[in-house]
Amino acid sequence: MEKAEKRWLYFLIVIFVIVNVVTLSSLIPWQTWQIWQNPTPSQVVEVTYENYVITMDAPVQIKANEYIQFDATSADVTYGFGVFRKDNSMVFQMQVLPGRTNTIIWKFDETGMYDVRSTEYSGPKHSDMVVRDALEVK
Ligand SMILES: [Cu+2]
Repeated sequence: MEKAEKRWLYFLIVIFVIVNVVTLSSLIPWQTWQIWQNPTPSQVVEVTYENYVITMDAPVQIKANEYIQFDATSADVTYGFGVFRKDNSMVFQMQVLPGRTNTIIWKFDETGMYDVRSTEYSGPKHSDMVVRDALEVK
């Protein structure tokens, strides 16, 4: 590697580190919480998947602006846990891997009803994997 190439490489590494440190720090106003802050959830919602059926206590009552933990488990194949607004736009999603508890913490800032869908193609019955009005955020 030539000297000019090395200098360019180090420059890019420094830029990479600076951009990551700044955007992950609380210097950015919209970073009100970060992944390593480990917030304590006020509620844990259990979601189970088996044989192309999503089971949960719908509609789950949720308070807006509180940390809610979703624990999703699958008894057979890989599914997706996706939360959708009534206009079908997605709020968030995670994969649901079998044999482990898949956890995500979310804070809803909009009240209303939300649907839950499988967001991972899991087989022929995948498109039926919808729980309408699964979450009610107040
Ligand atoms: Cu699916």
